[in-house]
Amino acid sequence: MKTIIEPFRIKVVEPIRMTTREERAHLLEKAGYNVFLLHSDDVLIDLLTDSGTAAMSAAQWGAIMRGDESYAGSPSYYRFRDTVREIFGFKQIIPTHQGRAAERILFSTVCEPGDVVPNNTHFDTTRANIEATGARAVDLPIAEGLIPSHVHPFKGNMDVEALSELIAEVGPERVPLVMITVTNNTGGGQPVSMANIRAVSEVCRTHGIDFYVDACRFAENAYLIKLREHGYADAPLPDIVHEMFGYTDGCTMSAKKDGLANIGGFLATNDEELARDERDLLILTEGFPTYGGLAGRDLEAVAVGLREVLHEDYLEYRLASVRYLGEHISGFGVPIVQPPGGHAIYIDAAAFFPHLDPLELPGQSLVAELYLEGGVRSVEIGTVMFGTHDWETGKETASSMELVRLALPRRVYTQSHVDYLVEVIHEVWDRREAIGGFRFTYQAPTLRHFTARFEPSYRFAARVRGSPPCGELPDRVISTPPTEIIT
Ligand code: PLI
Repeated sequence: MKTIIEPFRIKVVEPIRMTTREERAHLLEKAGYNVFLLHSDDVLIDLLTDSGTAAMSAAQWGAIMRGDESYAGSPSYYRFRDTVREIFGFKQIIPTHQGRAAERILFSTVCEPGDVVPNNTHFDTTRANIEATGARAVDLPIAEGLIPSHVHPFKGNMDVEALSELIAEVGPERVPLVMITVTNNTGGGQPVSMANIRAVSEVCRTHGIDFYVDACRFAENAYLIKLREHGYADAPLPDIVHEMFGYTDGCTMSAKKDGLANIGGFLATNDEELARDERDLLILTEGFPTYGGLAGRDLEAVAVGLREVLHEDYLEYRLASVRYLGEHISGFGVPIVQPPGGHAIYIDAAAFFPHLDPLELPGQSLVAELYLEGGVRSVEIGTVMFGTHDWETGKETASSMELVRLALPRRVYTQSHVDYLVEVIHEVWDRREAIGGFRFTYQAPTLRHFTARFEPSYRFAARVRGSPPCGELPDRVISTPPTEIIT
């Protein structure tokens, strides 16, 4: 078999500003060791997210020029609506500026305080939007999904038995909807099988509960069904997508992922009455129903992107690049969430640094080291993001997993960028035993990972700055907000 090549040529380029290790050590310290607070032109390879970071095609840029900016009734909306209808099969299409706006409108329309919304694993904005209504967000991943090294083709699946038990426990009237996230981002970018979608839909039908999809990475999930699930190898991608969504009642979508766009999203349903209420809310906070917080040109870019993302050459290359990175680093021993999923490689930082306690923030250490070593920006999905701080006692509680996500922006980096990445990770892996942990010096009461500041333990500090060991780590959180870096 020949090399799977990038199925595009490059017409426009953006320079990457090279930095030295000394510069990066200084920049990292200045950012309080939080890579969210770095300026992006100080980053060589930016794997913070695959959201809104795709390179758009010539066809998308061309469509942008066709964007009609009328306040009401723009033809750009109708092209967008017809594309979404055709691909997903829903009738009512409500554009939003991004995924979380669709979530807010959906959950604030259907949730009451005390309700319960199950998901395979909620993304943080999904959880926050549910909790903002007074409802409870419950994660029901299959057990295999929680063991990073365990190989299973569909680790994103929902535990169907646990779903039935939860519905029996709280009563179907307390469950306004069940949601499934494809692919399961928080659970390692892992796909959900068609069989699982079908089984969850049967449980929902039995109890008269609506079933929604968080559809951000629907195309990657559909292609993984084609590759891994019996009976789908020869099925055309649009048919797989139709079948997936045919079992459901609606979806939320961030077009910043598999819409191949830099902004955009939508909420979709077949329920006309529900859509009317949702549009009323849309007008209040997003905009008129034919633009919903987007410019006409954004609607055009999404409409083209949603078609391009289903090209099999693109998806073959996309999944091959993620697999290439995963196989190379696991080849020299780096523990990753297996098997490689759709949009990212997730390193198991707890297994990478077995000498660090979860409260020494091993994921944060790896994120800092990757930046220091090679200017690579990644994101911690562990105790920094999902651990908790008790403001009465000062006690920190760790997350169940300590992952570091390397999310590959779509159509942005080439194989030599990935080879460089492999070399950077190799360097860090080779000296992993000498790397120490971190502690918080500042954290906000909610979504602390975005603005937190950290202090390195002596092993990290000694290497970066030549400072002497500081010994045992006290539990130290300075709660006064530091001077803002983003102004
Ligand atoms: O960033 P938004 O508001 O367009 O989309 C929110 C969102 C919802 N669901 C899922 C599964 C996501 O992954 C998601 C956003 N993800 C981001 C920003 C990420 O870095 O993964």
